[in-house]
Amino acid sequence: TILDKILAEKEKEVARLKETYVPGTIKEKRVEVSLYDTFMKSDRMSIIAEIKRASPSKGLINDQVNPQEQGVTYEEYGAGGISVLTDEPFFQGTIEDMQQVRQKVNIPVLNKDFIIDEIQIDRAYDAGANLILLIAAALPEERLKELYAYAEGKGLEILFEVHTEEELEVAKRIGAKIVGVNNRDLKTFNVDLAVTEKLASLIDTSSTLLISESGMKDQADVERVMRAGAKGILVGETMMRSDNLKATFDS
Ligand code: IGP
Repeated sequence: TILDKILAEKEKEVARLKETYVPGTIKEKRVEVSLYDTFMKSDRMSIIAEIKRASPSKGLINDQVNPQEQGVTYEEYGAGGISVLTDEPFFQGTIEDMQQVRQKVNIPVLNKDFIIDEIQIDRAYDAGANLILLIAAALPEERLKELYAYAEGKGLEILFEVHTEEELEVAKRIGAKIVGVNNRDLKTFNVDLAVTEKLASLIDTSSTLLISESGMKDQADVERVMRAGAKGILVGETMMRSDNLKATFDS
């Protein structure tokens, strides 16, 4: 599957990173804000807007984007958080993209990558991330648990991504506070908002922050996942393709 391919490439990248990156060498400012707290307190739908140049499912999306300007615009139009893809081979992102966004915004920043090792968490922290992503489908439960504890120990928040009931069980056993239900199956690229509806009914959304991820195009989609119980949404492609971001946020 594509996920297997991405993870195989990531193994190599992490091996290189361990040779070349000394934790603590990047030093970006830290902004102490909690996405969990701000989203749980808000009585409106909160948005994590994503910076994504390309993806394996959509190919090139927007390679003209200036991540820093895009990030500033997202914040200005009311995003509650910003997700920055930092995977290079499949998404054309870099850690510098995220760092540049961090320099200019004060809302929580998510390092969106396929995290399989502590060194990536160190680098995310050093580059100023507030959150990292952990994908349940990517690793065995034991390893997810270790990485979750490691990130939490550094004061990072974790967006724990699930797509199936079994993965949601893992999220619950690990005690994930922020659960992202990915409407896109990373193995088939199939997108279905019913995934959020199905899994939301199994989540106590008064204590767990539920974020619905992927595939949202318009107001009807947003209303649908909101009715299901999502307090936040993660939107990439629609933001990256929009030629009127203000209108996109307002709708
Ligand atoms: C955004 P979309 O369909 O709005 O562009 O999706 C985000 O959910 C998606 O980029 C994503 C993702 C991921 C990317 C969700 N989980 C894991 C890379 C890795």
